Amino acid sequence: MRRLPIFTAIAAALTSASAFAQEGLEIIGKPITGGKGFQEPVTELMRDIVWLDTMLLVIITVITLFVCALMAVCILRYNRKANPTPASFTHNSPVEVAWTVIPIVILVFIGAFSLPVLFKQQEIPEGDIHIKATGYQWYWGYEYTDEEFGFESFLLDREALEEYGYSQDEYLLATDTAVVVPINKVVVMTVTGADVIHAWTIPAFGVKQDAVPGRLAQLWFKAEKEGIYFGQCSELCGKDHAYMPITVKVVSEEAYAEWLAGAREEYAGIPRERTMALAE
Ligand SMILES: [Cu+2]
Repeated sequence: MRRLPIFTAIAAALTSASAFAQEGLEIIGKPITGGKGFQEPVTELMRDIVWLDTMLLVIITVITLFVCALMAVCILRYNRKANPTPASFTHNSPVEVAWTVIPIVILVFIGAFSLPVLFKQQEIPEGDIHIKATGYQWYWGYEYTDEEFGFESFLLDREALEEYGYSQDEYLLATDTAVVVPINKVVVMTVTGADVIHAWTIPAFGVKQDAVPGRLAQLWFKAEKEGIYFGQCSELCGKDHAYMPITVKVVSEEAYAEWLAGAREEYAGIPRERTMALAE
């Protein structure tokens, strides 16, 4: 009887290996050393965010240069030496109108571009695949609600990374199980928290949503490139907040169908905690 747990563990490892659908997938969505910008965008939402960010950077740069130039003029032309008798007026209506109207125009201009980007994220389209993500202290649980199965996703220890096909670089990013979704399909994700507030995000998808206990929030994405993408819990949630990453694998439709068939059997509606308890 003592051999049973080992046997069960091996069997579980073998079945889960086929369910990983990791073969040949490139790791795309992860932070890189020396990186300054965003991760490579793979959804329309993220491309919009990158475009908005670039546009705002231009506006901010122009405003900053203008303010610096005004300050330089004041410092050089109106210091005590250059201008010993200062003017004594206190009002200048044209200037006051200008510094009120111009910022309003700038803000309305920015709003005209940023609000559509925000609404696109918040207006949830008809989904092809529905997943519920629940934040726990300190791991994520996923339910494929169209399929009625679910599983949990835990951080991989340093020692386990290679076994799962990752390198040491992916420590604190890679998880034992991953959310698997097909390419070019609309995924609608319902996000909630089981204990405290967590937040689910994948930077390359341009999505981030607080997981609040007692509330259901939604986000959506349509990933356009096969690969592995990482995210991390983004709401301080306690001691192990830094140890509950998120892994999403975007695969071809065929690979997804294959994974789904394996996952239906492997997870079959039984939470893994119970499977593990039974194995002990
Ligand atoms: Cu957290």
